[in-house]
Amino acid sequence: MPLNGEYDPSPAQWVRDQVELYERSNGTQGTTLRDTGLPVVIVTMRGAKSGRIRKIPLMRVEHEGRYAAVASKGGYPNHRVWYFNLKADPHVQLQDGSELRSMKARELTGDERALWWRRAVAAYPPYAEYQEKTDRVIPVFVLEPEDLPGQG
Ligand code: F42
Repeated sequence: MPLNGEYDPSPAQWVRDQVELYERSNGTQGTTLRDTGLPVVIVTMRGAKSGRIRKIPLMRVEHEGRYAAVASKGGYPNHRVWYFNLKADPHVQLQDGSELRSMKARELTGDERALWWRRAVAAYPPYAEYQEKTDRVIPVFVLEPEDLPGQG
């Protein structure tokens, strides 16, 4: 289900530039975290207060068609703003390379969170350092294809 509405580019120049390059190149450029070679995906969501469209790059953590969204914020004590957007409206779009998918976000706890946390740290080891830096439990969402059987 495509997300329609007015797009508000991120206030962070490096973020909106990466989103713009990723989309303009149909997922062939701007697909890594700077020159680390580590892949990123673009998640499109709805602003919790504005209702406007927001887009953010996130590290690519994928397993059998599901993805993690880790609200790391470098280990700062408070959540990234986009965390509240996903809590308010879990319906997002995810672009992985040239593929665009409608997904539903679900915040994880317990063993499921631990499993996806391991996968996230394997994909992007600095997540472990970020968690060391803060008492905040870094939120982990799983983004699941909306056409998965049993996805309401
Ligand atoms: N951030 C992560 O948290 N995890 C990652 O793995 C990650 C990887 C990554 C890779 C490449 C890259 O370029 C950036 C990466 N980032 C990662 C940073 C991420 O892409 C975001 O830029 C960063 O997390 C900032 O997100 P943000 O939500 O704080 O700011 C964005 C979304 C933004 O547009 N902010 C606006 C603002 O004015 O601060 C609006 C925020 C917003 O969504 N407002 C809501 C609305 O209604 O429009 C209201 C929300 C509320 O309830 O207050």
